[in-house]
Amino acid sequence: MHRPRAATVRFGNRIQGMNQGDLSRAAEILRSAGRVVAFTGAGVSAESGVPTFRGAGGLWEGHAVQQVATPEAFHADPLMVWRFYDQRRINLTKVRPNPAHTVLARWQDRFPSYQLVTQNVDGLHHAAGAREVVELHGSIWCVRCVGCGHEREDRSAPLPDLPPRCSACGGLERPGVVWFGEYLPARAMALATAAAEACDVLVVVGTSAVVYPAAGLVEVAASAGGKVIEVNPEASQVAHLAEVELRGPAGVVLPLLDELVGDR
Ligand code: BJW
Ligand code: ZN
Repeated sequence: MHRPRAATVRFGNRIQGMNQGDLSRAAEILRSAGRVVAFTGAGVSAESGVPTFRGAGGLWEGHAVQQVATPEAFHADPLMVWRFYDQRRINLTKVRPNPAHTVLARWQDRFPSYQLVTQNVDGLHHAAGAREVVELHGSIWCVRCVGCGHEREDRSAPLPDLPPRCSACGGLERPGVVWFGEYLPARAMALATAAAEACDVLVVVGTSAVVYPAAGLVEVAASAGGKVIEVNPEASQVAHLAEVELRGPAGVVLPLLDELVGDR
């Protein structure tokens, strides 16, 4: 019996067989694309050692989301919420971008039009050299005053004083991320929606696609005629919209895909 050739890739102690035909099809779609959008989630940083949110070993394990990622939680106990974010900032100082971030940054010079849209707050796309990143859920390196709204970048980890206070008005500062029940930054959402509506291809990388409105971008792209390629070891909530599903870790799949796409 004829069996499709599989690119065998190792991930941790698992071996995954990825269908070579799917990889070639995805590369072909990308080769003829003018406008490409990459839409990423926590999985793109997994191989850098940053925990994802959901599932075994995820960041939400051992934390009720409502206790750390809502404005109500911050209002009730700012110090507890800041300790959670300060620890994540400390952990992030020890990690580096992985080959998936590198490929997604390189694509800015490969396609006539390219937009990188992320739900991640870790800054690893920028660290890999990505110039323009739409950060839908803010940045963990951004700190915002709840009193006067003043925003600043602060990369110190640990922060010298918890909770930090605004130098302008003395008000309490909060992490510059988007919590449940909060609106996404309007400009970021508008840019991402416009890019999704206009794209030829949307490459969805490492997201469970359960959090809205971000996950809705995949539906926006697909219903506007964009082709969706999913890169994820598991099927996400939007896998049914994908023309091609590349089932493997992003740090392995994206370099293989990039090589096949080649210099256009
Ligand atoms: C790999 C891999 C490898 C592993 N390679 N892949 C219906 C419609 C619209 C909204 C809602 C709705 N129902 C409920 C809502 C509200 C809510 C929501 O969506 N809830 C759902 C959970 C049901 N949304 C909101 O509240 C949003 N705001 C909003 O709706 O405003 C309007 C409004 C205002 C006022 C009142 C009511 C409405 C805001 C959402 C903010 C989300 N914030 C967080 C925290 C950010 C700060 C922080 O980091 O602490 O954002 S939650 C968390 O989830 C984080 C992520 O960006 C987001 C998405 O997670 P992601 O990236 O998909 O990670 P995982 O862990 O879920 O998945 C990882 C994936 O990687 C998996 O698939 C793995 O298989 C894969 N993977 N290794 C590739 N090596
Ligand atoms: Zn202030």
